Amino acid sequence: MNQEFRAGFVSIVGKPNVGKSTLMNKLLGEKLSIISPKPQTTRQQVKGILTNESRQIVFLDTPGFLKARYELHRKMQEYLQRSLKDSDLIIFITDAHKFPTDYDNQLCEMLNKIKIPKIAILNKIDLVEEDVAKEKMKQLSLLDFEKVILLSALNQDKFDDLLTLITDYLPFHPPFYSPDDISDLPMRFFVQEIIREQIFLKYRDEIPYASTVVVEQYKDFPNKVEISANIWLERKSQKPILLGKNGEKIKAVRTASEKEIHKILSKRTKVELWIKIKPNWRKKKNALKEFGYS
Ligand SMILES: Nc1nc2c(ncn2[C@@H]2O[C@H](COP(=O)(O)OP(=O)(O)OP(=O)(O)O)[C@@H](O)[C@H]2O)c(=O)[nH]1
Ligand SMILES: [Mg+2]
Repeated sequence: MNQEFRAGFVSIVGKPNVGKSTLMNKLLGEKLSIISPKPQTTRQQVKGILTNESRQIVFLDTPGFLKARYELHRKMQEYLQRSLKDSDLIIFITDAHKFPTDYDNQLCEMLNKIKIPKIAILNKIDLVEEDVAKEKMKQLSLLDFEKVILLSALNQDKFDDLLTLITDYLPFHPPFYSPDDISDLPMRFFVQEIIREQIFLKYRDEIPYASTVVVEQYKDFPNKVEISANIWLERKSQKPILLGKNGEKIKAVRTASEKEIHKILSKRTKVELWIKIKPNWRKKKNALKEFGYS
């Protein structure tokens, strides 16, 4: 074993919609975490593993920290806290266009209490003028961060400096995962997330938040995959919205999901979607457990 090998965990935290998942995917060079223009897209901890001959970085993409209005939110907070506890480094990410929000201030206050090294990223610099970005960088520099970095996760493709910086914070340790692993999550999880992403992208306010996806069947054949999934809603009245006129909208979710899954697996993909109702599932501990938020 290489004595110089470094391995550790890096949490990516920040307000919903600042670009945490976008950044993690870009760093990994793989689309692991789902992304949408809506806040609260990520609900669980998504682990992304990046290994080369000298280091293994395990990124933890987290749900944005928020006030718990639902039991689901409490669960999301639990995932965030769990990620932080295990980290060797915390990456705080914020939106250059909006920083500093009350949210940023509260989160920074919370992070201050955690004695783990932290770096800050001012993301979406493509949306602000250079002098504004510099001014905000200055403000961030006054806080408890070892380093402040400006970037555009969406438009940038090279992150070598950032990866080198991150690696410096990792302890000397043998790899936690096999070098071939990019996540510890099963394909079922990614299928569920791909379908959920399509729901986030294709519907307006209510449906994305009132729905969750559970993969009931995942049949993997040598040349094709057959998936059956339930989409759970909170109320009967949401069903016609999800279906759309003549079922057109749900069909669009299905075909787009098939396309995305096909991109990953490179085999014929068939997805079946079933709509189910569990009244107020977001508020119920048992339902959350049943739907995989454990
Ligand atoms: N203009 C611009 N948009 C970006 C940038 N990075 C991310 N976005 C967009 O911001 C939106 C939110 O991105 P996500 O990566 O889903 O944000 P998140 O922080 O993971 O959000 P939650 O999972 O909801 O907490 C998406 O529409 C992204 O395309 C950037 O550098 N510039
Ligand atoms: Mg996210």
